[in-house]
Amino acid sequence: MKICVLGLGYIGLPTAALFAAHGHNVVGVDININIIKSIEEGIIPFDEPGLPELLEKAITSKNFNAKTEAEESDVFLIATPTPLDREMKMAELKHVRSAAEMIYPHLRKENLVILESTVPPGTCEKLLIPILKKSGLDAGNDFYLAHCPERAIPGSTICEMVNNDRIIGGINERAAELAKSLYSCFVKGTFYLTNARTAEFVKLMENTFRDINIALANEFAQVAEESGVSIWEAIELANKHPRVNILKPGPGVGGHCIAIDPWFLTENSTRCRIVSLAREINDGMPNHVLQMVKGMLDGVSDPLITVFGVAYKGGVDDSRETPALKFIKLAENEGYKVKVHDPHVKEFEYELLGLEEAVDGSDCLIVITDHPEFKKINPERIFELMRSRNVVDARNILNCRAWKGAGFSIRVLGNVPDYEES
Ligand code: SAJ
Repeated sequence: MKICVLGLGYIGLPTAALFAAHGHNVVGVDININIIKSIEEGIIPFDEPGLPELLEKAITSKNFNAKTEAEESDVFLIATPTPLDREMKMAELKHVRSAAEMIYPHLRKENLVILESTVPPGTCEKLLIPILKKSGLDAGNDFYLAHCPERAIPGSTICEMVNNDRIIGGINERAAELAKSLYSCFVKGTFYLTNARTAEFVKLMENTFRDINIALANEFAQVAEESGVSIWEAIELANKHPRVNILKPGPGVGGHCIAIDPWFLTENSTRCRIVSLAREINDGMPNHVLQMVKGMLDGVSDPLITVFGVAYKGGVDDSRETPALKFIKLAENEGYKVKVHDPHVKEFEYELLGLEEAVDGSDCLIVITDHPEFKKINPERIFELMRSRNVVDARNILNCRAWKGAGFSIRVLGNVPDYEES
């Protein structure tokens, strides 16, 4: 089968590589020539375990070619980004639209078009079909369309693409069956077939469910601080209940999906309340962390602080929608000088410094990202470099005893100020 994958980012590239590694003839299309060049040289523009090996296998088998233009194929798969229009709080669908515009001149009878990008409910019917019909072909009779939302978590993308169950939403039964049979070359999970609009809705519900549950954990953390309780101990105990599974509080929710997708639900509704409230709670967490820092630095003149981690979560190099950015901007508005250290992220709006340079002269370290490297930092090694020895751990990953023992004052998000000392 010849498959044209449009959009070679975090989802499109691994999907293209998986199809190619399983014997399909794949043309990967991206409008960014630099991405094409780098892929041709075997360089992947982001970190993802297992992807370099998979791509190499795809390239050496001659089943994968990267290009800037779509061409005639049996299948067209759209995996272009759907960012948030921040002002409107709605999905920006221009990349999906232009992918469809690129496809329709090449569309032939019996072709299958798959949309993987996350979109508001109704997008396949209302936006894609009218563009694809410009080919002169009839949707559902001449060509087929299905929404097959990705469910892979960054950091474990390949494994999850292979093993997770998949929702396949066809514009009719045949469209869903064709998509299922295509994906079954590498997907080991179970397929659940439905219509396109339901699949669009299900994807948004999944990420909104997670966002709301993180918001609940974040609200619990703030109440715990007021109540003189450690949220971490309380969550551990509550989760011993067979039907309770509270997530982890933190400095906010980032990434290209969970911080964005709930708005794709609200844009289509007049009834969303808890969904927007959860967004508001999670977006308020960088400010909560800043208040903790302010509490520690009261009286320090010309404070200099060091942010540990600007990736949106531990172990990845992706800083999209990171809560670190809002934290830094709020801290600057407060008059703090800010230095930034992240062992994974390569490019960021602020200069990224090595560990020692970042802590040199600092008055407070703030752990924003739960990178495993931060757990291994020896507090005694950086003690001498700092001006005042304060730490705010917004992820609860540091060994408080060790940091206290080395002479630091430490506060952990969701704990009462003196809890760490006990
Ligand atoms: N976070 C917390 N507390 C937690 C869990 C996460 O604060 O207990 C934060 C993380 O630090 C991060 C953000 O939430 O800033 C999102 O991270 P994540 O690991 O929850 O999710 P993503 O964005 O990496 O991937 C999600 C996944 N969706 C769900 O788990 C429902 C993934 O399966 C999706 O494929 C992906 O979104 C996507 O592309 O839609």
